[in-house]
Amino acid sequence: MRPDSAPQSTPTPQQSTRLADYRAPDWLVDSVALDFDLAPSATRIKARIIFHRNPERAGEGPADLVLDGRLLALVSAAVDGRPVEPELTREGLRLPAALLPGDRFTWTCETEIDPKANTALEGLYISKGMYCTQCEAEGFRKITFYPDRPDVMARFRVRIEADRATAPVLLANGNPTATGDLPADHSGDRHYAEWEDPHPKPAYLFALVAGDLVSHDDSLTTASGREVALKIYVRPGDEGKCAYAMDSLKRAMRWDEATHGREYDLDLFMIVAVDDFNMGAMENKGLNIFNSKYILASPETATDRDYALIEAIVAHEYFHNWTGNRITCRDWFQLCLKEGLTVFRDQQFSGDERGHAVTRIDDVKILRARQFREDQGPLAHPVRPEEYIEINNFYTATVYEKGAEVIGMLRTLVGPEGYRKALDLYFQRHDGQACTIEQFRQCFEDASGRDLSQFARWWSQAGTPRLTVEEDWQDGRYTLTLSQTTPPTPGQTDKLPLVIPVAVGLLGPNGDEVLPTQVLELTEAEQSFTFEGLGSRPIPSILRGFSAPVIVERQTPDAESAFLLAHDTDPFNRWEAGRGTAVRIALGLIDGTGDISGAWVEGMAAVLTDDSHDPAFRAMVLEVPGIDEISREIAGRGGLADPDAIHTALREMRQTLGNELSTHLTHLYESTKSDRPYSPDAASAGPRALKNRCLGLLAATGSADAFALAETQFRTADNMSDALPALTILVHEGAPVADALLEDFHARWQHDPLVIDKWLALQAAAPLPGTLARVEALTGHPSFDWKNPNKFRALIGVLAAANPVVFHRPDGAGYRFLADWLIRLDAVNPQTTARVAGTFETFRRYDTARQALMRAELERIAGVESLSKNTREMVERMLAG
Ligand code: 0A1
Ligand code: ZN
Repeated sequence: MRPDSAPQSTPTPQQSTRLADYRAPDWLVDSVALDFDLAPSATRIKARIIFHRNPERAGEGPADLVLDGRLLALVSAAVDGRPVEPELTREGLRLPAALLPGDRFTWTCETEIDPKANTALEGLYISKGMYCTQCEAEGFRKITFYPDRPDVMARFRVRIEADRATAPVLLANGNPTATGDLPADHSGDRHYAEWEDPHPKPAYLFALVAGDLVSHDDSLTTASGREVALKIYVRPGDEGKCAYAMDSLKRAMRWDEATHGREYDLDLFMIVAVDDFNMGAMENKGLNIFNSKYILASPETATDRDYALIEAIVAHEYFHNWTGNRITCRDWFQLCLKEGLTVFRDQQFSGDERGHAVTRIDDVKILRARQFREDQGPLAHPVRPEEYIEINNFYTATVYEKGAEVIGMLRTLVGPEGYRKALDLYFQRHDGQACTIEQFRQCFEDASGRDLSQFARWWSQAGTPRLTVEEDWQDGRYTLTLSQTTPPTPGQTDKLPLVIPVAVGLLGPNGDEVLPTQVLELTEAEQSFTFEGLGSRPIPSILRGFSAPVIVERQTPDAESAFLLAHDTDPFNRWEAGRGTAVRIALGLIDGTGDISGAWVEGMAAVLTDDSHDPAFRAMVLEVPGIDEISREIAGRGGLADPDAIHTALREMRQTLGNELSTHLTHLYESTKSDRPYSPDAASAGPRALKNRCLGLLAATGSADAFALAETQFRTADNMSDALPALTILVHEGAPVADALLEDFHARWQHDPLVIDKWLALQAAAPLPGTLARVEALTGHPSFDWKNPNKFRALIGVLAAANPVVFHRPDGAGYRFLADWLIRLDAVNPQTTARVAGTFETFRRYDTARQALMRAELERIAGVESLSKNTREMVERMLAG
């Protein structure tokens, strides 16, 4: 029996899956044994799966065996050794209950797949000669027929056979149990390896890797005294770039033991770096697979930001071992159960490692840039969505970043001890299970005694709440009246009040804190909180530490912002005060109602020269907001954004700081330079960030001296954290020397794909008139490979997402360029196409002419008949929302 794969590859109608329709599986799996016979174009997989009837469903009578399968050629199938011919469907196969022997049976089947033709990078594929897998969310069904859903957890045994020459290393989840030689065949020497994973897992955590790899090895003794071997596998030549990832892994392992009492549970933990990967990394049990961008680093090739991301992502994937793998999701609607919680955990880890203030500011910047943006547009959805067509489209900032904020608010409400108690209960109660948000919430209710039913709206209600603040001061009584509203989002017009923890502190007129941080719990649409016994009218510091993912709508007077920037004891709000002023100045410049105030420049000067502050924090305060942030503000206030006008205003602000503070900036630039060898730790990265901020502001004036400073920095740098900002500044400011330096850079790094990504990205982000033509030319450059997701994102993704001036060119050429490439990539890699297509989500923010141009491009994409279900869902949601 060899059905062709054509029926499975024809376009499927848009069919949605709904949370309300969840039904427990009819059949559960005891164990799975998979034999892989690897060959690039014809890999054979023999599966032996023991099924048993789900006791929960047994009362409902006999049930057909329905298995998921995509793009599989079925070679043979049998039940308890007797050949069967299942009905093949578009989505898999069905075996009628009448052909099943009872409540327990062994299913065997052989499938054939073509890893070399798998450009979607989902299932088993080949990256630079290396076999690797990506099974989350629904990739396992491209390997064999299976109930590919997270609530089916099973033990896996894997045997891999491959050519020794091309694939000397054979890896799968769990522990190795056997290796050996096989008789040579026509293609050369063959060998095998066997692996066994003792922990039951859903199929999305399955992983296999085979290739020519070398490992960077280490080990860690767990709190209970077990030795765990740690291995990071990379391609030969990259082994010298794994030290930081390994160090991050060990710190993350110790942190999870110390802060959460969670130990690793196998004797071996492996990471593999691959160059072709749709996302950042994947937490497969015992065998994490990473985009090489988040593993490989050396001082010469990686920036401080790269190092920080490596640390965070290595930790994130490791933390999934408990929050995701041992306790997984019942269904994909519960994705935030593992992702929100794990992001929150990696953020706490980064805060402990790098300082909580700057980590929090960074996290909030990302939340606002990605999640608030999502909430404001047609793709808005709840942290736990209720319906999807393609689940891969829901690995979003809302599920991840807002999901993490929800966990952070829970922790604020029950306190750090209550939080630890609740998590302990969760681990103890649900270890080995596939769970829901309700079960998670129940643990918090049981551990804290609190009713969290209203709080649960954070998971089901989409949109960013707006908080308004009114003050009253009378006879020594100070009253804060807080009100909340959440604007409508697609499919949810009426919103209910949420539980919003608002952390507030009060400052006296001399800058002393008269009321240390208190958490006010806003549960009604409007509520007042009164503070007694104050000698004078206080200055409020509201939403300290950004205690909830809301927008505070308060016209803070400039003098008050300046006061908070100078005196607030909460570093987040100190930064926020500076940011708020900068946004107001930008808005005033754009609509012609305001000017750059001397007070703002003085406030920045004060921060610049205040050595008592952490340099990383000072670098953040001195950053002028970006175009996207101002567009969001304008749209949030009901206006329409013009990226050119915003660009002009922000440029003027940077130039003013550069001109008026040039003496301070030059001095600080010189004094933060260091002759010490590069080290990626936060204490060394902070001064570098400040130094490069100074350089950027100086160069914004277009001064030849500043350009010379940047050129010297570029030419003498012994590390990428100094070289890249210098080059970026020169290119973006249009310095005459820029092209020559770009060429030098390419010549030096042409053999390092990750550095070439930076070279592409910095050119794509240049806010210059010639950028689109340059990017078009780069698409034909030998260093560009559009089928590699990192390269596609570095050039085309960056132009669309990080270069508003060029992307939003009034003639629509930027939009056309993006749409052309999306249509081209969609036929090859739907997942990455759909993600990049999301850049259009903001189209209603802009003037009507631009809106019409963007809409036309979205319609052109939607008109492609063979469009993938991924991209079609995204485009149609954007057009409809
Ligand atoms: N679970 C991973 C993210 C991830 C999701 C989907 C993927 O392929 C479609 C790959 C990775 C994480 O949270 O890191
Ligand atoms: Zn994750």
